[in-house]
Amino acid sequence: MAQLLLLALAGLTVGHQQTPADAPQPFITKEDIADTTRLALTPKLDGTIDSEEWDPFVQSGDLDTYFQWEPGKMYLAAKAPIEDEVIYSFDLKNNGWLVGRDNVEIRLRRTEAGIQVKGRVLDADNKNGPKWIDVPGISIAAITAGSVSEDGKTWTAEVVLNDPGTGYFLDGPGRIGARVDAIPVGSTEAASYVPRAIEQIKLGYKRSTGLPGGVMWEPQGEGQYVSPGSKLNLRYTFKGDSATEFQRIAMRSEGFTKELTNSMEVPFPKPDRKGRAFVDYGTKVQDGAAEGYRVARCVIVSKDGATSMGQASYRVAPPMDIELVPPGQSQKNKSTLLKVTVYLRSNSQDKYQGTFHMSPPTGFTILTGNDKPFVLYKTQTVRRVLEMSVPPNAVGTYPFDLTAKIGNKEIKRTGYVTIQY
Ligand SMILES: [Ca+2]
Repeated sequence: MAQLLLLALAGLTVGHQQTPADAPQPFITKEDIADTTRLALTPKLDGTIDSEEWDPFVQSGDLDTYFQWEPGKMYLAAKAPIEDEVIYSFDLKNNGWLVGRDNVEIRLRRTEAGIQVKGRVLDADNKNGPKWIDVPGISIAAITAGSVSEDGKTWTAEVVLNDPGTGYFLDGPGRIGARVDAIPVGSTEAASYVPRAIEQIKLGYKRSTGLPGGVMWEPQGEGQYVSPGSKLNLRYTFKGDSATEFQRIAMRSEGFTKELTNSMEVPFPKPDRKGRAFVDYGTKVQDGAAEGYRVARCVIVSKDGATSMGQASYRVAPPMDIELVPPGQSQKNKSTLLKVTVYLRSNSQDKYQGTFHMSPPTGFTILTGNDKPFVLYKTQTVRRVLEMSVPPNAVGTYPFDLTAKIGNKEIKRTGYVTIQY
């Protein structure tokens, strides 16, 4: 009996050992996020963090992280000490880390073969307590680029998270929870029931910083599509008494469209009788601009020298988009036949005629709906339903190559279908 008690006491002593109070605890210490509104912004994956390519997220100690999005995708980048891995935690329904089946962990690790992405979902609905479920599809649908600094002390990762066909990622503006941690590779894994301090963030097309109290800034036309070679128009509306203190406003695009668009500075206009002032950022987006979401910014200088800023996303869009809609839950666990829907969406004022072809992975056969002609009128959408046979043992995430052929031009995309999770 005495022996047992001693053992119990020894156990208690070990249990009470504390880590130093100043060491930040992974997953628990509250984070300082650069801006809780995250803009739609498309990076270029080459292992280099270019100027205005990435939006800073959390910077702490030797860790620099970045996070942005666009509909259906999330973009992550990090610069971290060579011995660390970087772990993003997302509460995709913004309902709490230990709530629901929407808690996704993305682990980025540097390996000799490149950047490794591991995704898993914390199922907090599990009756026996929160349980991790590996989701290999997150890695299958991800695209990565990485580099190591010349002195070998830090590594850099750039990652595109495409939706693996599970509908995890928001397809428009909304709120999610997020945090990011760096921990040494090989650290002891925290138990699944340990809470994580998740900050609420907003995925959006606009944000402002430093505006004087009572001043509203509203861009008109944020999120709009523009083809390379055509014109972009963003109208900024300012409202509020302090707007009379504004003196000048400078407008330009950031990052990859900075040199391909107008940059201008004008006197700030006098507000009208309703206290509103309008400023237009109009520019041609030069041919050759890389497709993706870009950011236009305006910087306003007040009479006292104070500055504030507004930022709005716009999209340098391809002539059309091809979207593979993940099959409904009811279909997934069924037979060896699967119906999928594909949307061809025009982003153009032109009319297109062509054919659509979907190439399935090995073992799948498209039975109906392939290679049919389509006519796509300006800014319209064409729906295609394809039926395919699925190999009987198919489990997991599969890529499908989607091709629209218009004359001798081909537009290609990859879509993902996840079966039987
Ligand atoms: Ca880059």
